[in-house]
Amino acid sequence: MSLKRFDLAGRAALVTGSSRGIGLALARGLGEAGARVMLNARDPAQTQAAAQALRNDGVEAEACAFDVTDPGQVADAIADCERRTGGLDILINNAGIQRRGPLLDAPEEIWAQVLDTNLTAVFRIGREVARRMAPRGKGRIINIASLMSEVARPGVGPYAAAKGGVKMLTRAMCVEWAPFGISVNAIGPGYFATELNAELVADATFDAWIRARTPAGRWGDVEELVGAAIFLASDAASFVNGQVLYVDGGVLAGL
Ligand code: GCO
Repeated sequence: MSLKRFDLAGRAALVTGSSRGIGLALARGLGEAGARVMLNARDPAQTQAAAQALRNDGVEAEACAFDVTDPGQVADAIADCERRTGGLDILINNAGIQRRGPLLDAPEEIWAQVLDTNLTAVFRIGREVARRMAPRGKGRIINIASLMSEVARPGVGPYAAAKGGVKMLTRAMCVEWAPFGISVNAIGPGYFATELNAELVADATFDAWIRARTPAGRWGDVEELVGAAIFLASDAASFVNGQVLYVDGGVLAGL
């Protein structure tokens, strides 16, 4: 079987929130599969440094720093990416934040910040990019959901609500944009040892609980998300649409 169907040569991708963690791993992975990748974070220096690191490893990478929660910056940045790449083929909506705490005490601004970054930005950037993909009759949009798109745990209410929304927004985008040749899917990570989860990894009780709760018995490594992203971004997934592909070591498979 030819692996050409997984080849991303000649494709241009934007990965939001890609100066570190899952986003950086996915940007690197798409680049290693042949794509030209635009990296994004709010901080220009961090974004440039991440792009330079990928270029040092032979990946065609450039920086595109903008705040995903700022409508004006999003509009300008997508126009800029389109100019610089000649047209985006792939968008990975990865940027996200986590603010843990009891819902009873959740401040308005925390709710707003989490929903704005983790859900509204996915809508806003998706819409901006799809407006350009549609006339071209092709495109791949991959939203980063979560196992929290299906289940919650105490202390992450705003995040779970946002990620539940990402699952349904992915389906809404699918049903409206598939006629334009745009495939929209999501990847739902389980528990990965990233900076966002550093305090959980360091908590011996939580660490033991998540290892027992995960059939694979361990935390995921961000590299283990790359294959799912390459697949969904490639011709190999040409008839896959509206799906959430959970990469969770089996957490959602059982009690
Ligand atoms: C938490 C974690 C989770 C995971 C992720 C799994 O506090 O429980 O941050 O939310 O990071 O969402 O997909």
